[in-house]
Amino acid sequence: MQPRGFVTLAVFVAALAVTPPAAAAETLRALAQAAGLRFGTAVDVKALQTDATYARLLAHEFDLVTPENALKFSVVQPERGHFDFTQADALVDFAEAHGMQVNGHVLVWDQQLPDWLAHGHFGPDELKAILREHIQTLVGRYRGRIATWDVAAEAVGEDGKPRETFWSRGIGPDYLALAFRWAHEADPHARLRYNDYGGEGDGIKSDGIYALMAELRQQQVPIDAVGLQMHVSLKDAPQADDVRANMARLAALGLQTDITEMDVMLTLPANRAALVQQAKLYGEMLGACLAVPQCRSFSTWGESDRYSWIPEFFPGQGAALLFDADAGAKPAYFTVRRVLRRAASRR
Ligand code: 9MR
Repeated sequence: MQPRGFVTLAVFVAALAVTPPAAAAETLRALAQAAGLRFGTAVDVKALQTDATYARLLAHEFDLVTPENALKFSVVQPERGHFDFTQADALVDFAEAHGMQVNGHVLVWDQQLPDWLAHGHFGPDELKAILREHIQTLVGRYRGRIATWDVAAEAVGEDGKPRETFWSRGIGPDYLALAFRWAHEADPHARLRYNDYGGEGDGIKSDGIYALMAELRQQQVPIDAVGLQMHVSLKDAPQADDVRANMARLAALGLQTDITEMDVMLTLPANRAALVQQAKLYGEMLGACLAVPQCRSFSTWGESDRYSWIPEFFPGQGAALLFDADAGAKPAYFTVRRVLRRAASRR
């Protein structure tokens, strides 16, 4: 048996390690609102349904949610014509109960396609009909409830040119314009977005995304915003000034921007110096968004390190988010809070 004093001390130390929840006025969502932004995260719906800490933290700190996988093609239409909205409905209900907005993610992407579609050998007309039905079923179901849709994602290559994808091969180059028009028909008030990674700052890919956006605007395609994903590492992140300049030139095309999927992967186990560097990067990218009036929201790709996609896709890497695996606030959380507080006090 341990002596009594030891147990008391252990409980005391454990209590210190758990960050107390922020007072309501000091949460990310409250401060972001005061600064004119929404603050979001991708949501793992299974975690939301099984982990009470996850759900509590989500409602407390965030006012914008993106289903991480629940609205992807293979999840929502696993068999042709058979739609499964169980997970997406649960998230939209939760969001509405807690005063949060929802991003629909994602209508036209070439990953997470169901087998019936990926191996279906459809001609262009049939594929168009399939895509139109898919888009209009999803957007129509949540009309007025999902404020923003990622209509298309990751359609530009590293060389800055439109990428050859399942959809471009099957339908032809006008698949993007068609998708936006179909989404707009299904919910004329939804904010429609193009979302990509690796094109946040300067460089060939950013220029390619910009050129594609200019072309879509010129064709009067109903597109409202560009999502800059921001999956970065300490070694490979854009400069905040370049991100700001990129957002400003997109704004000049009449487009809003969002930081949609930020995470900063670290080598595990993450040391203190890396966590501090990570905090700085989060602060800088949030600062870039706050500096451009057309930047409307800032989202991380996951709530806490426990449910992040990084360790599975990049073995040995992780600790990429604002909260650790025990939902404790990390240095990045406090930096983000400070940056938001400062922006709120200036308005
Ligand atoms: O985080 C998502 C992961 O759970 C999925 O397995 C993966 C499938 O490719 O997609 C991840 O989310 C991606 C998002 O939908 C689009 N941008 C890149 C994200 C990270 O890969």
